[in-house]
Parts: sequence; structure tokens; C-alpha cells
Amino acid sequence: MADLRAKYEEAGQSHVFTFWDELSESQKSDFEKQLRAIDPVRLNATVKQALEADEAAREARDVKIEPPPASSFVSTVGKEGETEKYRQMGLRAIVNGEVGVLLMAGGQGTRLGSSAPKGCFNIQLPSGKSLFQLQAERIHQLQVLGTRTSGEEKVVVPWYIMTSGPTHEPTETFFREHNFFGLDPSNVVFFEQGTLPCISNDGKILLDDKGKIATAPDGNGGLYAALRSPTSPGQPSVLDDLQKRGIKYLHAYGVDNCLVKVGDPAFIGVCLEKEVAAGVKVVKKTDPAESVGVVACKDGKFSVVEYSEIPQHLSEARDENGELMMRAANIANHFYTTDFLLNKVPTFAEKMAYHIARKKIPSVDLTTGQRVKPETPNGIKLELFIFDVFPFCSELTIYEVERKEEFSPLKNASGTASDNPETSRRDLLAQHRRWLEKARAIVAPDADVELSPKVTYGGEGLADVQGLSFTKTENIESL
Ligand code: UD2
Repeated sequence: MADLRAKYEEAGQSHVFTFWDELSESQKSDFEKQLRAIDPVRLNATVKQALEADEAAREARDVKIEPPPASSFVSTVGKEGETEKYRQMGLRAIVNGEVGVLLMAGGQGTRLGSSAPKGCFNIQLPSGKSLFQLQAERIHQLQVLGTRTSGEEKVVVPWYIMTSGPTHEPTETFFREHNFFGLDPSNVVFFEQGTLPCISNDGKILLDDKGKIATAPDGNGGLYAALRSPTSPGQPSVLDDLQKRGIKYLHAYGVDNCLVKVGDPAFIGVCLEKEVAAGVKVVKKTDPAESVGVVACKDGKFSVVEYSEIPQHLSEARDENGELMMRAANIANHFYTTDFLLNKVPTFAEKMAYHIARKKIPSVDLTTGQRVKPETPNGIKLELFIFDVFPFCSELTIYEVERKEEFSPLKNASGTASDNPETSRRDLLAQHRRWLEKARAIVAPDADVELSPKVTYGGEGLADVQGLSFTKTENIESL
């Protein structure tokens, strides 16, 4: 223990031992394990780098922030023929077994008022399916479409699901209880992202309990480190698995968007055509206050200015056509090549500064020993964002898609103004109505008809509904 104390002493963090003598033997060994997993000197440096970057971002007077170059944009909005070309390219990569899907599911649904992982959420569709089930069945349908195209035996799209401490167990249990929604469990890989200690406003590690450091998930950018750690002790890492399977292209996405086109062949195709290592899907931003990051060029480098960091004058700036100048809304929907993740990211990973989230963090008061739930932010959580790699990308494809077809995030609890279970349900059923009516079915005005991903992935293959009339709210599991 002397070496451990000396290390924390050297880093000015020896206060973590304040209550050491009050701990039981088992508490001491758990606490020692946690303390040994942290390098307090390196943590101080990380905090310092994050605070400096945060300060620079807030002082962002001299930083030049402008829209990305038009040459990096691809938009197929309203161009069905072009989308089909890209879709075929992406489907070919899927048939060749070169495409994998990375789900970022480590966030905590605190804003939703639910403690369960967001993917378990039921947005009250006629089918009662959770977000996880919708996404699983879209992967299943992609595999079916791939097999149909190629006539090969099973086409597989492996699914890598990143969880965090709070979501790991409940997510794995949910999948097991639902038999992986019909997917082969050997093609669903769970891996856990890292956590980081929570820090007080004066740079001290906060104690969650007398023998436990307060920690939080390290942000969805924790993905980059998590990809290279064993998925469980003695197991290969996700990167090992990607190479073993010959996966070359990854679609990475956020769990909370009920319209997400999982493994979207058109997006894969666009990025193949542009021959880029990284791509990001955007929708047009029309509300300056919308809680989305915007893809931008900061001092000439690609980046996303997060909604929590964009100066108001910039989010409200408009161009000569009255459109928002910063309107490329990031929808947490990315493309990466395995080569980029494996060989490029490590060359600059240390340079990605953590973002500061000022939070109310329950912690033990060092003088009274009482655990306090603060009324105002008393510390910071450090998190990396998945798009923090963009400044290191010489090229980035920005693929603009239609909001009503691809983006309806679930951020807030029922009854709020937007981005809630009601708007998710509304937007998904409206999309399915559009698909049915385009296929010349007749849908009664008050009939909420849901189409299972097993019937259609993105509105294709609906010839059999022509002339059919749908008069009641129902889920169509097969035609
Ligand atoms: C995310 C985007 C924001 C915009 C918005 C659209 C980031 C950093 N910000 O904002 O620019 O695109 O979504 O809806 O992506 N997650 C983890 N581990 C973590 C934290 C989050 O896996 O430690 C996952 C989370 O489960 C979700 C995704 O990352 O799938 C986005 O996280 P969020 O919903 O908390 O991010 P938000 O809404 O602040």
C-alpha cells in the first residue's frame, strides 16, 4: 500500500485515503483494486488538457468556425436513382462479408427518466418492439437481402454492441431473454467502454463512498480505446474479431434513433465511392436550438461543434438564403474503415482532448464523511466524443439524408415537447404509411400500420400490398 499512497500523494490526490481506516478488509481490497487501476498523475494531466481545451473552446473568439467545404457533401435527397446505385454498392460489400455494425449503447437514459438501457425502451408501437429489437430485425433483413442478392449461403453482418458499466449487464440479459431477436448469438459481440473518475471543481478525485471513487462512462468516444481491449478476460478484442472476419467497413450509430438504417447500404456505398476512411450522416438543421452537434470546419479542420459547446451567435447565424449557416446536423451515425480504426486512430489518440461535462455528482464530504447529493454542479465528468477523430481526418464524407426518413431521436420522457416516445412512434408509423401508400395500398386515416423489418428494410419489396386496404392499427409481421 505504501507505493500506492505515495503515487496518490505525488499527484496531490491522497485525500482518497481519508476514510481508509474505517473500511472493512473486503472494502479495502475492492478500493485498492480500483485505486491501482487509475494512474493519478496521468489523470491530472488528462484533466488539465480537458480544462485547457474547454477554456479555449469557450474563448472561441479567434477560432474560425465555418461550414464544411461543399466538396465533402453528398446528398441523395430526392435522387432515388443515385441512392439505388450507392445501395447496390453497399449491398455488394455486405454480400462479400466486409461490413460490420457498431452500436454505441453505453449512454445512460437519465434524461428519459428510465434506468434501463435506452435500447430496451418500448416506444409503444403496435408490435411493442424495443429499439434493440427493431435494430436487430433490420440487421436480420439486411442479411436476408444480401443472401437473396448473392444466392450465397448465409450473408452475415456482425453486430458489435458497446455498453458501459451501468448498461452492460442489463443489455446482455435483455438480449439473452429475447434469444437475440432471431440473430445468431455468435455474430453479436458485447464490449464495455471505459470509465473515468469524476473530478471536483478544484481538480480533486470525488469519492462516491468512503471506499469507492466516483466514476462515469468515458463518453461514446471511449469506443476507440474499448475496441482494442479484450471483450472479456482472455477474449480477443473487437479489432481482433473484425480482422478475423475480414470486416473492412463499419457503420457506427447511436441507439436512440428509431428510424436508424442499421448498416445502411446506401451510406456504405457513398463512402466506398468517395474512398474515404470516415463518413458522417447529417440531416438539415432548421431549429438553432436543436440539441444536435453540427459538422463544421474549425481552423480548417473537420469537426463537430456539439450543441453543448456552440456559441449562440453561431448556431443562429443565417446565410443569404435565410438558411442556418451551421445546418449539417450530426445524427450520431458514422462510417469508418477498419484500417482507420486499427492503424490511424492510435497515431493521434493521445491528442484528442476530453470534453468537460459540469454535473451534480453525489459524493462523500471529506470533513463530515456524509454522502451529499449536490443541488448545483460540484464537479466534472470527462468524456470523449466519437467525432473527436474528425480533426485528424484529411477527408470526410458528409452524407445528407432526409430527416423524416432517417432521424427521430428518443431523448426526453413522455409528454415533453420533442424527441420523446410519442414523436418516435409518430415518425416511424408515418414513414410506414408513406411506404404503403407509395406501393399503392390504401391506409385508413386512423389506422397505424407498422411494417416489421422482416417485411421491408427501407420500403422495398412491397409490391404485394398494391390495392390492399388497411383499416385497423396493426403490425404486419409478414405479407
Ligand atoms: C448525440 C451527439 C450529438 C447529436 C445527437 C443526436 C455525440 C457525442 N453527440 O448527442 O451531436 O448527434 O446525439 O441525437 O455523439 N453513448 C455511449 N457511451 C457514452 C455516452 C453515450 O455509448 O458514454 C451513446 C449513447 O448510448 C447514444 C449515443 O452515444 O447511443 C449518443 O449519446 P447521447 O444520446 O447521450 O448523446 P447526445 O444526445 O448528447
